[in-house]
Amino acid sequence: MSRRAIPEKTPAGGEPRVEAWRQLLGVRSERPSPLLASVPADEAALHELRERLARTPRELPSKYFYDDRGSALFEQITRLPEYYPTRTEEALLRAVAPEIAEACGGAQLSDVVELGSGAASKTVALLEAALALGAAPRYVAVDISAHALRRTRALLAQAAPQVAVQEVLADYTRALSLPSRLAQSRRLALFLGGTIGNDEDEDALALLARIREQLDPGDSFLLGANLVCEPAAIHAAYNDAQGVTAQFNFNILAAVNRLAQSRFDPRDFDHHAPYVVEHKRIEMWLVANRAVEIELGRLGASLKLAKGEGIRTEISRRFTRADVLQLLDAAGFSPDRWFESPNSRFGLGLGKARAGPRTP
Ligand code: SAH
Ligand code: AVI
Repeated sequence: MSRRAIPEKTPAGGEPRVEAWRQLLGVRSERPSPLLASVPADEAALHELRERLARTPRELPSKYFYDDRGSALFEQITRLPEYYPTRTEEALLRAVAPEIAEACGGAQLSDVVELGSGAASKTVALLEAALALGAAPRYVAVDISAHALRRTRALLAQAAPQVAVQEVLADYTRALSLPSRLAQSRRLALFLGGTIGNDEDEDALALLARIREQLDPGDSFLLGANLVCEPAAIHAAYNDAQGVTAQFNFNILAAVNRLAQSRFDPRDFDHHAPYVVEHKRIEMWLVANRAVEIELGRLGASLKLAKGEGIRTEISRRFTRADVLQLLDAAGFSPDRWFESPNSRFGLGLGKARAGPRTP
C-alpha cells in the first residue's frame, strides 16, 4: 500500500464547545437511544421521483435501492468474488487504522460519525484502533436503511461492545447534523465504500461541504473512493455471474412501487451496467425489454417506454488521487493523508476541517 503525508496548509484550531445535537431536519428523532426515526414517504420524495423520471435520460435516485431487501442484497454483493471494492477498502482500512486514529486525535477522539454506514463492517477496525490509543469514541451511524442500522447494532454489540452506538435513520441528502464535540475532544466523519461516486460532482461537493459545515476546524474527515482501474474488473463487479447485482437493480422498482403505489414490473426490464470510460463511471440501467406503459400511482398518470428505452438507476464513479484530494480541498478540508490499496483500486483521503479559505 502506498501512503503519503500531505503537509497541512492550515493549523488546527477553533474553540472547543459543548452543544446539544442540532435538530435533524426531515428526521423524527425518537429518544431514548438508539436515535431512530422513520423516513417518511412524503411529498418531497414523490416530487423527487417525478422529477428524476422526467429527466433525459430518465433516472431513479439510487438511495431507493436500500429498502430491507436492497440492503440485504447489497451485503450479498459485498461478498461476491467480482465485487472487489469492499474487500479492497476493508484490507486497506485495517492496515492504516492505527495511523488514521492517531492522526484524528488519538485518545482525544470522541466521536466517529459515519454517513451511509451500511453494516459498518469495516468501521470496526477504526474503532478498535481508537480504543487501543485510549480513546472512548461514540459511534454515530447515519443511514437511510433501517435494515442496515439493525445490522450495525448487532455487529458492534458483538465486535466492539464498549463503544456507545447511536443510530440515525436519515436521508443525508436532505439535511445533516452531526453531534458537536465536547471540549478537548476531536470528531471524525467517515464516508466510505465509494458511495461518494454515486453522486455527480456537484452533489458530491455539496454533500462534503455540508459535512464540513458540521465540523470544527481540526476535526477530520475520511473519504473512501473507488479509483480508476481496469475497465474489465469494474465491469465484472457490476455484472456478476450469480446475477445478484441484477436483482439489486430490479429491486429498486419494488421500493418505488411501495412508495408511490406505482406498477413497475421488473420482468419488463433487463439489467444493463456498462463502464463508460469517457465519464470514468459505471452506469446501472433498467432497459425495457418490450414496449410498456407503466401506471405511476402517486407519481402521476403513466410512463410509456419503447423497447430498448432505459431508466438510469445509478452512477458509480471512479476517481484519481488528484480528483479525491481536489474534492476534499474544494469542500473545505486540507488534504492530510492519502492511502492507496496495493492494487491501486481503492483510495482513502483524510482531510482536516480547515478554518480559513482554501489556499490557491
Ligand atoms: N459504507 C458501507 C455501505 C455502502 S452502501 C460500505 O462501505 O460498505 C451505501 C449505504 O449508504 C447504504 O447503507 C445506504 O442505505 C446508504 N445510503 C444511500 N443513500 C443514502 C442517503 N441519501 N442517506 C442516508 N444513507 C444513504
Ligand atoms: C454503495 N455504492 C458505493 C455501491 C457502488 O458500487 O457504487 C452500490 C452498488 N451498486 C451496484 N453494486 C454496488
